[in-house]
Amino acid sequence: MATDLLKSAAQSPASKDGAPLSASQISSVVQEALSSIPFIDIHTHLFAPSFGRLCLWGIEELLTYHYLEAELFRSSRVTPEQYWALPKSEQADLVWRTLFVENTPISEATRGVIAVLQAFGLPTGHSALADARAFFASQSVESHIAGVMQMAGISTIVMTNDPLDPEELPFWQSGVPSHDKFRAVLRLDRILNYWNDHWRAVEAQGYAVDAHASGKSVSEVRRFLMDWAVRMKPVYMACSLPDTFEFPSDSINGLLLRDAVLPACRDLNLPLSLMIGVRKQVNPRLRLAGDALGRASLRCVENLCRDFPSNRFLVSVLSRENQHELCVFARKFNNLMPFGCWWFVNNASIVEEITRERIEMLGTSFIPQHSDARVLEQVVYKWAYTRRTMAPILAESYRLLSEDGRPVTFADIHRDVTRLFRSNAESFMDLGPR
Ligand code: RAT
Ligand code: ZN
Repeated sequence: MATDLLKSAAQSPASKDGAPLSASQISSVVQEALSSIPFIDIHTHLFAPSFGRLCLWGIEELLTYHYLEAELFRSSRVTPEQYWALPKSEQADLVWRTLFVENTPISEATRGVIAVLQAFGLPTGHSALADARAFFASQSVESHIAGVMQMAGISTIVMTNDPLDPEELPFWQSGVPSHDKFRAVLRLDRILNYWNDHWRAVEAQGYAVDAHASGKSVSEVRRFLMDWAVRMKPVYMACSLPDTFEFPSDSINGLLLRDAVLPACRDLNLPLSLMIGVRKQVNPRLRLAGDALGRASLRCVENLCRDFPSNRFLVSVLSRENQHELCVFARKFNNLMPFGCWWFVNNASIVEEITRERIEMLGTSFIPQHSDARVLEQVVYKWAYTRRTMAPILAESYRLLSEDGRPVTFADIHRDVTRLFRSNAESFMDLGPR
């Protein structure tokens, strides 16, 4: 596992007493800080075990991750319809055979599965699937979660929780217990993006709303959010948005955002996370794997940050072309926190580019990464990859700084890594004890 590589590389003694570090010490202290400071994973699709079947883990789930399904259809003649008709274990067999046996798993997502197998000391060759199945079948979920989080070097997993998801709702309604490692997020996509399809579900929960979001609807949505915040204790509210998103706007989405979501966030002192640039279902046959991206206009971010200074915005953008603009807006508005390299830009080459750009423009005042994991063990490879990409970038920044005349110390590096991967999140969100 990359974290172990980092640990073993971090052996050379380095002073903790504030003495300037030499170039070779800088890189070992960076690696040591990255591997010893536990990170906060601020956006995942993982669930605590009390959410039952929504809590995904194990090899079948790893192999049927939608990032891999998208790759399967490029290398197999199976049609999506034939694939969806298979039981999960046969889907996993097919993905394994196609992407790991008949082809070499060199894509980021396939390599991630190999890294997970290796991290657990499992075989990684063509016939590895049977051993992996036996291994995961013998795990018990709570201790497995603790072990996985330890391996990934993360202390907190932030979930994505949708109060209108018919699969998730019953768990909340029956009073799901809180978990010390998992925190909730109130996700708003169904309300903000698909009001037409979901207002009846809001109504069914006892709120006086209508199809046009007229009359009392807006104040009722605000009441809905306040009630759900009490139930979920979210650390932020969140919405993914299309590349065409504009704000302000007279649409239902603009109205609900301005008059229900933003005031509720202010009342609750919660940030709003906006993930901008998705083009949903460009190929619906691929289901979850059928979304793509588009370049957005970030005027919406500018308008929100300027016109709502008492709100805080966590923003991630999906298009590579929007990343630089996001940094510029973050320099203008301190209520804007850029976070993560999301989905299609979460590939080492692009992560590297985005992270260098952010450091150059924002220093340590951003949150470099989230995992977006949907299957528990993915945090092992995704965070190992983040550390691996981050180490040379940070080391290079410190090397340049010492060359330019400012000595760098052990304490500097530890403070910065803590800020990037923990305290920016802690101070931007309500991450204190519940
Ligand atoms: O990365 C993903 O898994 C996507 O399918 C999305 O869920 C995205 O991350 C999102 O949160 O909308
Ligand atoms: Zn996500």
